[in-house]
Amino acid sequence: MTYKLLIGQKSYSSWSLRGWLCFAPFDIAVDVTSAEIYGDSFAADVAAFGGHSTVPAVVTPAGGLLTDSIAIAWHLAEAFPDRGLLPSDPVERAEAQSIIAEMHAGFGPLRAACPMNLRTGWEGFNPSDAVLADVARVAAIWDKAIARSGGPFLYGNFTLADAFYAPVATRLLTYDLPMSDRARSYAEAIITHPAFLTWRADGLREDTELSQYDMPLSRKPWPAATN
Ligand SMILES: N[C@@H](CCC(=O)N[C@@H](CS)C(=O)NCC(=O)O)C(=O)O
Repeated sequence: MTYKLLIGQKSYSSWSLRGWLCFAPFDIAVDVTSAEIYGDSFAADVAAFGGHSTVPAVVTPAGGLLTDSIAIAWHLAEAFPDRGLLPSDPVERAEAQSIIAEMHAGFGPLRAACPMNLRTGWEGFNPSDAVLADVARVAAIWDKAIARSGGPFLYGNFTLADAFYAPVATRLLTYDLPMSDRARSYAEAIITHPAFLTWRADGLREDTELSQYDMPLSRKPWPAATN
């Protein structure tokens, strides 16, 4: 028996990306199946998997059900204590757990105003004060961790904290939000991580365009890494 993971469309489902990044970068075997968000059978497909209305959902090898990304993260950190899912230093580990929880529970204005779309960048987005406040808090979190670790990821190597901030990293780049050089380098490290590259390439191949994720803005190419 292996883990089973139910996801939505890779180009658009930020919570699914987080869920999958709890497995792939840590070489944890998982069978992935998809349900189409906004598709007619989405609710039925999630229910058939055993889930409860949203993706991601996971069935563990023992048959346990996890219907929320943060539960998936905590379960895997506990099940695979030697794979580096969380930093080993106790202070960094506590901080990582805290910023993961903050991501999971917060940043509503940023998430609502800037839907994740891994198929395009956008020209001329005008962030509200609430979005700018979220961006400033994200930058402060990244800055503190990377100043200490030296990067390229928040705690040096890729951890669950990076899995949770990955969709935000894409938004900062695709909506051209204001960011420091350090934040840009971090966001670029995320979008060039092998697991992210695989996910995005699969999404470009598998997904159809969802008009629900369109913005009243001109499109521009997917951001190229500058370093
Ligand atoms: N708190 C949940 C959020 C999951 C969530 O909202 N997933 C979205 C896809 S990104 C979804 O399933 N939307 C479909 C719906 O709400 O009908 C988690 O962390 O897993």
